[in-house]
Amino acid sequence: MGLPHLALILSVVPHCVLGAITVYSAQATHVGLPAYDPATLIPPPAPTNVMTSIPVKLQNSGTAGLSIKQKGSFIGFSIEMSVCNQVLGSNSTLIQVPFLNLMANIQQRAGSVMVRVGGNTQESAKLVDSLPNGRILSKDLENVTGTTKTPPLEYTLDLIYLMRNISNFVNVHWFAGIPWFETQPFDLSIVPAANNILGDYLLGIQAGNEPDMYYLHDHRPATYGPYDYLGEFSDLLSQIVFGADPTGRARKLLIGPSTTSFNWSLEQVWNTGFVDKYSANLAFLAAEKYPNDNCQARFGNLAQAIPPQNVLHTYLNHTAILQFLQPYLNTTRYAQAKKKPFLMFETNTASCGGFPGVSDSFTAALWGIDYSLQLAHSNFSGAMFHVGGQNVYYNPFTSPPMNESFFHRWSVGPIYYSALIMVEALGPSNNSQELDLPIPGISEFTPVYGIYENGVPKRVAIVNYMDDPNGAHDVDAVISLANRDGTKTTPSSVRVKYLAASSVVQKGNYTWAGQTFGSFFESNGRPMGEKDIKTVACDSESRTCTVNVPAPGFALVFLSEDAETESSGKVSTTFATTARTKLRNTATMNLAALATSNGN
Ligand SMILES: *[C@@H]1O[C@H](CO)[C@@H](O)[C@H](O)[C@H]1NC(C)=O
Ligand SMILES: *[C@@H]1O[C@H](CO)[C@@H](O)[C@H](O)[C@H]1NC(C)=O
Ligand SMILES: *[C@@H]1O[C@H](CO)[C@@H](O)[C@H](O)[C@H]1NC(C)=O
Ligand SMILES: *[C@@H]1O[C@H](CO)[C@@H](O)[C@H](O)[C@H]1NC(C)=O
Ligand SMILES: *[C@@H]1O[C@H](CO)[C@@H](O)[C@H](O)[C@H]1NC(C)=O
Ligand SMILES: *[C@@H]1O[C@H](CO)[C@@H](O)[C@H](O)[C@H]1NC(C)=O
Ligand SMILES: *[C@@H]1O[C@H](CO)[C@@H](O)[C@H](O)[C@H]1NC(C)=O
Ligand SMILES: *[C@@H]1O[C@H](CO)[C@@H](O)[C@H](O)[C@H]1NC(C)=O
Ligand SMILES: *[C@@H]1O[C@H](CO)[C@@H](O)[C@H](O)[C@H]1NC(C)=O
Ligand SMILES: CC(=O)N[C@H]1CO[C@H](CO)[C@@H](O)[C@@H]1O
Repeated sequence: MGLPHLALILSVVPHCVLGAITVYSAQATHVGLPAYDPATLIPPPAPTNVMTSIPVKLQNSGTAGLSIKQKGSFIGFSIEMSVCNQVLGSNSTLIQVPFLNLMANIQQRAGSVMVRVGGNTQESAKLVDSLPNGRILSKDLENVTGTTKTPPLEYTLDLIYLMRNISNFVNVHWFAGIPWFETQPFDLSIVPAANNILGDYLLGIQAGNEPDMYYLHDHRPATYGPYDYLGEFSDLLSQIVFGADPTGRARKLLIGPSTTSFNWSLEQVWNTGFVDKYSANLAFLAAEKYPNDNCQARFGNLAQAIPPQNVLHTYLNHTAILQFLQPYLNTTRYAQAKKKPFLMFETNTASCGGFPGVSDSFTAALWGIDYSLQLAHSNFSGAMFHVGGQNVYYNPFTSPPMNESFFHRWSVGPIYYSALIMVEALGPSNNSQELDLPIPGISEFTPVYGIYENGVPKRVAIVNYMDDPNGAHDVDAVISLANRDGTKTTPSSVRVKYLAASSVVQKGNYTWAGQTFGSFFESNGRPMGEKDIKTVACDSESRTCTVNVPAPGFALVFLSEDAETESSGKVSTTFATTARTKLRNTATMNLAALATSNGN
């Protein structure tokens, strides 16, 4: 989680103290862990004079401006390395079953899931032979370094076996990262470990995490710039040949520069010739960015912290997303020209933990859908939402505290709904193209996207950011399909799935097509309740289908029966703590371990 400029002047407060602080509004102060803070904000007032009947005129061919072809697995998750034992499992034989279920929901619909294990804590991670009490991860609290006082992390090979064992159950593909603080020599132990153990499940290895912030955090001199990074990348390649990568595979899976545009622009990196020079080594190009930060509240001066109520409306605004991503459009064009996929490697609502009442409310679910679709429209090739553990607000999913895992279940956050819905919106073809539809007169509160396959519209995604229980701000999307010559081809009916909640500030209990993951501590990773897909009859006279989207709400409209059944996935593989479910492949996993693995 990128720490912006504030970190330089701040001293760090231990997590346990931070966990007890919540600054905001008129709510009672929550004294538990941030991830389970129940306090809510006040919805922004609904705007006046917005278009509530939105014409969505789609063409069966020749539509301009479609994105590159996107995979159904476009959205993945980035798990802070230091919390992997809470999220993935306590060791290679004690896998967290809710995590498997959450990943299986995505795999069922997209075929696979991308998960990155890393973040700031990868930078000082050391592979050790063993740790006390059979642990796979441990923070070395006596050897704290840097301005952010990040304790070095120690891990054992069993963490990598845990990742590999997860892939035996669910088709998770992984990203790992090389520690970059020390370069003479680099500690390359993660390279053979990830490469050998994960094999084809290893998608890429990050060459440095947010290097443009190294100076800020005292890991490099002020003069450290893109050319220095390039030099270090070259040093890495000369060191990797000494045993770390005997087959030569790992050195073709590297990812860079993973900068945050804090100190260097991406263009400054591209202009060094980085991509041409190391084209054979770069499997992906990447950036990391959050649209805002809550660092004052977390690490700084509480008096200067941004009241979450003041930023709530900025997450209910399509224009803000466009502005946030605009600086990347040159790079996504550049990446296309260089034939490299460009990833938003780590992102979420706000760095330094997110904002209470925003990052953990229905607002974030709507924002997460709009943001994900906009990333696809903008020709990114994927994005990963960060999971930071129990001390943050923005988690897509949070495991219960270890000592409570016997009587508590997981908490599924709004961003997980966004990720799941994004998979259904894009569908499983790996061939979808997104378009933020340029509808004249449309407001910034109701973005509408078309999802195409081979130029033909398949699905329509409509976000309604407005909050008005009286219904006056519900919108009608009036959808029609036509051939290029104008002949209407609107179907007789469409199928619609809704993401629903009573207000933008609601926490938990959102429903997606009638199903929910519940509130805090209520999920085993499987959707609960009956699936409810609406059928909307279209008008045979006007050849239009009118889909109502409540304020607030989201609708995914399937323009054909196929488009819906494909997106919902084929088989429903789930992992129960007692049931023995069918394995993805012929793995030799000790199933007895799963029976007891729901927690510690
Ligand atoms: C994982 O932890 C359990 C419980 O402590 C233990 O029985 C098991 O042997 C461990 N597995 C490995 C591979 O260390
Ligand atoms: C789409 O891509 C994923 C991951 O690369 C793969 O698992 C899946 O089989 C692909 N689906 C199709 C229809 O090709
Ligand atoms: C701190 O780091 C030093 C050098 O790597 C090491 O010798 C020492 O054991 C570490 N301290 C602890 C408590 O692990
Ligand atoms: C776009 O990126 C290229 C490659 O880095 C750079 O040369 C060009 O100046 C950039 N254009 C803009 C408008 O930033
Ligand atoms: C939406 O965001 C844009 C860009 O930040 C801003 O100019 C506009 O005022 C915002 N609208 C509202 C209602 O907050
Ligand atoms: C995405 O890429 C396609 C194909 O190159 C291009 O037509 C489209 O304009 C790009 N979209 C954006 C938002 O840059
Ligand atoms: C679990 O540990 C936390 C932090 O030490 C403590 O506040 C909480 O009461 C514990 N829960 C139980 C059920 O013991
Ligand atoms: C979620 O729904 C359950 C069951 O309907 C209810 O008991 C609980 O209070 C709700 N939680 C919230 C935060 O609305
Ligand atoms: C899981 O990891 C352990 C290593 O601790 C290994 O012995 C076991 O075979 C693995 N299980 C599977 C299914 O790969
Ligand atoms: C490449 C670059 O612009 N680096 C700058 C990073 O920030 C420090 C401190 O402001 C500057 O001295 C560098 O020039």
